[in-house]
Amino acid sequence: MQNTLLLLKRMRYLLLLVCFAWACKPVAEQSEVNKRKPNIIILYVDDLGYADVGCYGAKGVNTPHIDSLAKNGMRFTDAHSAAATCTPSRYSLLTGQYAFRNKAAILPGDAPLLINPEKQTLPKMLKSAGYKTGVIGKWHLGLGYGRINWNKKITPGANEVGFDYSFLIPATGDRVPTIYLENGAVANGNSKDPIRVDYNNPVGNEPTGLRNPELLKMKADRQHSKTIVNGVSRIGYMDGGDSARWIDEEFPFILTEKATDFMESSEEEPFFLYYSFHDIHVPRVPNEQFVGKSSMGPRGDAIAQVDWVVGKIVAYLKAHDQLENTLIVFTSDNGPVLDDGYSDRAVEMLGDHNPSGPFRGGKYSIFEAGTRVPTITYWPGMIQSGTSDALLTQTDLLASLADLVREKIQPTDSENHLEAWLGKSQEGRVLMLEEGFTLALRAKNWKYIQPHTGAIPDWMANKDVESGLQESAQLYNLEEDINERQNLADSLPEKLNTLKIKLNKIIKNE
Ligand code: NG6
Ligand code: CA
Repeated sequence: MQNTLLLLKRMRYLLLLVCFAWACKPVAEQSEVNKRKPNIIILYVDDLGYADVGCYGAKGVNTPHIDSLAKNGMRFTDAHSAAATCTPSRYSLLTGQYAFRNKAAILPGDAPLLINPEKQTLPKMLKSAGYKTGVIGKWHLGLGYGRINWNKKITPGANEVGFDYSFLIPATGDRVPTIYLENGAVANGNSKDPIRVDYNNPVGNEPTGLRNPELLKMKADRQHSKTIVNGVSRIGYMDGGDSARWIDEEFPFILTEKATDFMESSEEEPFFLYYSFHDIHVPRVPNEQFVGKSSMGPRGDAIAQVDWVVGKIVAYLKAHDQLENTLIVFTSDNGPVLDDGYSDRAVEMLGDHNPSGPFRGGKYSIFEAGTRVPTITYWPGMIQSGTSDALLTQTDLLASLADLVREKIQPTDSENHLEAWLGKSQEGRVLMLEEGFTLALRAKNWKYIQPHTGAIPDWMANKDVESGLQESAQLYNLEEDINERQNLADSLPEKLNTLKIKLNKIIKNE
């Protein structure tokens, strides 16, 4: 008895010692032990306009899952994609560098990889902070060295710029080849049925939209009227790869399954998931489960489909007890477009829905709606619910997330605005670049648009006045003129000049 008591006393002493040692540990180290770094998910929708979801004023479609992120997280009113089209936006998101520095423009489906594998990237930064990194969905940043042989492993690609796992729509849904690439290799390929792709000349003998319109689910313009796959004519010609061809209507299920597999495989370490939707880009062929879910036809139904995916990802996190430990950034790669080449009745069925909200322009445009996109950050317990007017650009996610995970980065165009992204501060950028077919500079509520002298591509939707491209400079005061109608360039030459000088400094990297 005596002995047992002594032993118990000693054990208590030992326990006290351990507790004391623990209390003396540096705070940083303790939290390291207590908490693993948060998972980070970027839900990147394609061509989703500022007001295309309920919490930003959508009419004709319900988006309960996205609205719930906004209700319980931070909803931004002045957050921007880096550019008004996909490739440059994604380039800046992943590299933290302005796309014009690398002359990034919409890429054909067989273009070489646009990001130099030596370059610092968002996934590489997170990898070195201990993250498992994955990209699932649309890529559109080029692959290999050009003149791609689709029948061999294609490298360099997403994996070489920092993703441990990639499952890709190589370019866009409207471009051949209509196959998935998993870690650089065609998924479900067959060496006896090799894939050939050509953007200029027909390959093989497949039907095309021009020759066989009777085979189409929906008509398309000339540019989108090449090889027909799954009843949809595409940009470019393709032949072979029958077993590997995607079915557009399956995108939400296949991509979400790959995303959950990826999250499941990362249970040991924090993960970074770049979930890059095909929706709501053309061709819009939502699954029958979503047909009629909106009053706006395929474009609205595609928004309902996006919302379903968001619900699935959140439900997965909840079921795996990861919701409180995950930062979700929900946003879009550029503003909205209605008719982008296919007759899917997006214009006719719009009703009183206004995809651009109070802003002017849309996809391809240098006016606000080109880049001002719905943006929500959500992290239960860490992000308060609310609305923020901070001026933000996706170019800054590299530096801001580096701060979050305490990684050092090399200086680039990316600025650290972590506090604003987490809704702890309303201060965002002082100066912010917008890229379209020309450049614009935001300085608080002022906006300068650089004159544009080149030609406007004849295929471009939202062209004419909505592109915002003019041969002379434009200056707007968004505080009084949110719709960019009153060009003050002539009446305020000094203001114009100050902003012009500031933009030129950014261009010259001074
Ligand atoms: C354009 C396509 C358009 C879309 C866009 C890229 C035509 C007429 N238009 O060239 O349909 O694919 O490229 O969109 O071909 S983005 O969102 O990936 O930037
Ligand atoms: Ca896009």
